[in-house]
This record gives sequence, C-alpha cells and structure tokens, in this order.
Amino acid sequence: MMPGIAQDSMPMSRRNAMPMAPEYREDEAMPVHPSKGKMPALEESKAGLVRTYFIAADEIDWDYTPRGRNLAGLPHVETAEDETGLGIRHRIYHKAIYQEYTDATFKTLKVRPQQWEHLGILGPLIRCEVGDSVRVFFRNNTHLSVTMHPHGLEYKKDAEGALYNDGTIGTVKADDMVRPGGSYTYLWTVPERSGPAGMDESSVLWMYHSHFVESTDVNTGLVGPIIVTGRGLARPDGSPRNIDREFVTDFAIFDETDSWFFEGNAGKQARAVRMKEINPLLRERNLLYSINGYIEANLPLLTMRKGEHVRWYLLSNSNEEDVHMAHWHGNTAVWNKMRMDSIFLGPMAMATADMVPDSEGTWLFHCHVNDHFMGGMVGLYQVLP
Ligand SMILES: [Cu+2]
Repeated sequence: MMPGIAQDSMPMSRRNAMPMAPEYREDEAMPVHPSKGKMPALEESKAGLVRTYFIAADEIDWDYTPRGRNLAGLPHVETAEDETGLGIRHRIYHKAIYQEYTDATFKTLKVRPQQWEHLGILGPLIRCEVGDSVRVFFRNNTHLSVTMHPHGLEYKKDAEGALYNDGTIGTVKADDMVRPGGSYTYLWTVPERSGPAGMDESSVLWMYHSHFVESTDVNTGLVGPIIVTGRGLARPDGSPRNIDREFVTDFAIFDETDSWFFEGNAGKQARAVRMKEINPLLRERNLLYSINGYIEANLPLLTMRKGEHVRWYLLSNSNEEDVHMAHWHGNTAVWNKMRMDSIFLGPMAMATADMVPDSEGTWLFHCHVNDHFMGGMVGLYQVLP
C-alpha cells in the first residue's frame, strides 16, 4: 500500500483545470440499484440478456517482467543497464487496475479463465451480444477518484463515466467521479450501432477506461476490453459461434511518469505531469513498451491449433507514442477484407483481425516500431499441429 497517495498530490495547475461537479454529494455515488446480496450474472429482458459484472478498481504492485527479462532470446545492443551490472530483473510499479469479483460483496476475486490469462494488466473482458445490456456494479477500492467509461456501447448521461461541463447536475453526475471507497452501478445498452457493421466480421472490439483525468488514469492501469458479437451470432457466453479461439492484445505504452503513483514509485522525484518538458530522459526510462502489461515476451504464450479460426482483437493505449505496427511472424491475418501480417494502430485504436494459422511453431508477435521493439514490446505465439 502506498502511503498518502491520492489525487490531492495533483499539481495545482492540473487541479485548476479540473471541471467541477457542483452538485456532487458522496451519497450520490451509491449504486442506482441496491447491490445487497448476490445478483444473477444473466437475466432475460425484453430486448436480450442483462449481463452483470462486479468490477472493482484495486491497487496492486504490477510486475512487467514476472518471468524475467528478454525471454524472446532476441539479440540486443548492449545498454547502460548491462554496463552498470545492476542486472535489473524486474520492472515493478504500484498501479491501479480493474478486477472482477464473484458478487456484490466484493470479497472474492473471480478466477480468470485460462483462455483469458493473457489479458494481464487489462481489466475483465466485458462481452455481450447486440440487443443485450451490460450492468456493472463498480466499487472503487483505490485511494483515487476513478470511473468506468465505455467506448461503443450506448449510455445515458448517468452512465458515461466522464467528468466535464456537459450541463448535467445532481444524480446524473454521480457516475463522473467515484470517490475512494465509493461505488456506482453503470448500465449500458448494446444497440445495432454497437455491433458489427457491413465491413466487420461477427464481433467487434471496444474498450473501457477510467475517465476522471483520462491520460493519468489509463497510464495508472485502468483500462479493459469489451467485445460485442452481432445479434444471433453468439454462443450463450457471448462469444462468436464461428470462431474457435480469441485473443485480446493491447499494444500498451504505460508512461509511469504520468501515473497517479509516480511519486511513490520513483521516490519523490520531480513532478510527473511536466516530465515531458523538464526531464524527458527520466520519462523515457519510465515508459514501458508492453503488450497487456508484459514486456520482453513475458506475455503468456498465446497458443492455438493449425487450421483453427482465430480472432485477434488488437488495442492500443493513448499516449502520443502509442503508434504501433502489430506484426505476426509465420502466419497472416485478414483485416478489413485485406490480407495482412502487420496491422497499424494509432492511439487508442481498436482492430479485429482473423487468422487461420497454417504454419506450426513458436512465432514472434511484436510491434514493428523500432523503439518499441527494442523497448520490449514483444510476445510469442504458438501454433500446434
Ligand atoms: Cu509500438
């Protein structure tokens, strides 16, 4: 636990820029629907299923290299780190992430299915079919004010999860800033315009993130995936019926100098937000070029079988350096009806690509931008016979 770290450590310049929530009262952050006891995960409504999630923002110590450094075995140019002999094996930072719980008591973490272990630092996968709705019982266990703001899904002003001068007041503001220890129930709907369009396949990727101070919230770790399957195309669990296996990979640069916890992590070094100007070198040392929060092939091995219909959902974070070229060795994929072995991602991009692997073996999966590749934005995937 990091002592005394909260947004009150925010620089004045940024505090003054914050929009105010004039009608906010603590009791307004209580759930819209009382969340006593267990709620069923699935309920039928007229339109479709109501898919219920219990998600908390939690503080954790995140290790970008849980299994050690440079697991891809790539030759690399000797760095200052090598020369100092410090042999830094782990890159650990205090962070806040979204985690899924079993019920409204928020006592038991839901075990992540093996299929989704590779999500790493990302929040739980929220999935649904067009016509469903998504209800998230959210609890903020951090010392920060945070929110959940979804992309793509339909929301009213009381479930947008973003604080700005939108002319709303009162209870409609409660979703915009969930204070430490607070909770809120977000209700999102999934109309046709949230699902696949003419050029899409049977499912599309969206994402959610905290949108209190957006850049800092995401760099702190508060981001997760949403997958929407087209109406009538989903299995009961929401997955697309025509797909054998799915992977979500976030080409994610985390700027740890823009994390709410930077001062604690770095030992009271200079203020984070102006680091780009005042100490770009220190910032560069704290840019983590990750896939799902893992660097240097610490991403769990993404395993599939030859001939399977594999869907890749590609995502990126939103720093200005989050300009990526996701590249597979060994196999090709189809994106937007085009054959690719590399897919471009701008900041906060979402892309879906389908692969039917025909080449067995263990293959590199990496960002082709030189700095990112050298910085460790590398994973491995495996095609079994
Ligand atoms: Cu990149």
